[in-house]
Amino acid sequence: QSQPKPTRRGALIVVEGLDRAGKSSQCEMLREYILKQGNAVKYIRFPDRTTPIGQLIDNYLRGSANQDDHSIHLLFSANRWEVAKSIEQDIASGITVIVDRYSYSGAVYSAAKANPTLSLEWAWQPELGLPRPDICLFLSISAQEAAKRGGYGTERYENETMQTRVRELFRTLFDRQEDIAIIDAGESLDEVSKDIQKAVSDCIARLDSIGPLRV
Ligand code: T5A
Ligand code: NA
Repeated sequence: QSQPKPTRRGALIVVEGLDRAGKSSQCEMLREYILKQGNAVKYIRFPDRTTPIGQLIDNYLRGSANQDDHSIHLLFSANRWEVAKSIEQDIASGITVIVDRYSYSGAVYSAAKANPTLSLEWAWQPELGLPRPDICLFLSISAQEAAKRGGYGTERYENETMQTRVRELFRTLFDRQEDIAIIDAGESLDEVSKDIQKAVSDCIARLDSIGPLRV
């Protein structure tokens, strides 16, 4: 008797980076690429401003409401936890999920406030237990290159002091994490997209192959 055909799981792909690194543009190009290869794909972004928690975050980012640093941090995290189960279900059912910002932004932006009781270590704790990405693509761009793409917007965090700290903290966090692919985001849209496709293809090939026994 023939065995039931197992469903190949989807991949969890996170795209991270500084402001104007091109995350949303690249997420859309990656979505089309995965779709063309005949795979099911979903795009989600954090913060998800559509939920009740997301609306609190949106008010905070636009400056119409204030929040304690720790409190807003936990809301950003809760905004991920509220969809954690559905991400897991999608992946198990064979859908590849592309995530525009995730726990890495979560930890880094909060820690960049230099609040003495809000370290990077503290900020990372509420993220523990969320689905672990198969790959995190970090779109790396210099401050000068980012500035060419237009000035800072009006939202909280869109200032030089904050962005400089964020840049440093991403580096600190990535030294401690696995499965990070650093992508040079200063190239043209198409060149960046090619680099991302290569990193994602390698990642998916790894998912399909059995790994070696290690020490
Ligand atoms: N935050 C977020 C937290 O504090 N905690 C958290 O847990 C999370 C999840 C909002 C803020 O919230 C913080 C971080 C943020 O400060 P957001 O809504 O994701 O987060 O931020 P956005 O403002 O939407 O995104 P960005 O400004 O960071 O832009 P993107 O998505 O990186 O860039 P994109 O694709 O929109 O492109 C920007 C511009 O550059 C051009 C595009 O056409 C566009 O005009 N561009 C290029 N130009 C030339 N060459 C290229 N290769 C280009 N790629 C893009
Ligand atoms: Na964006």
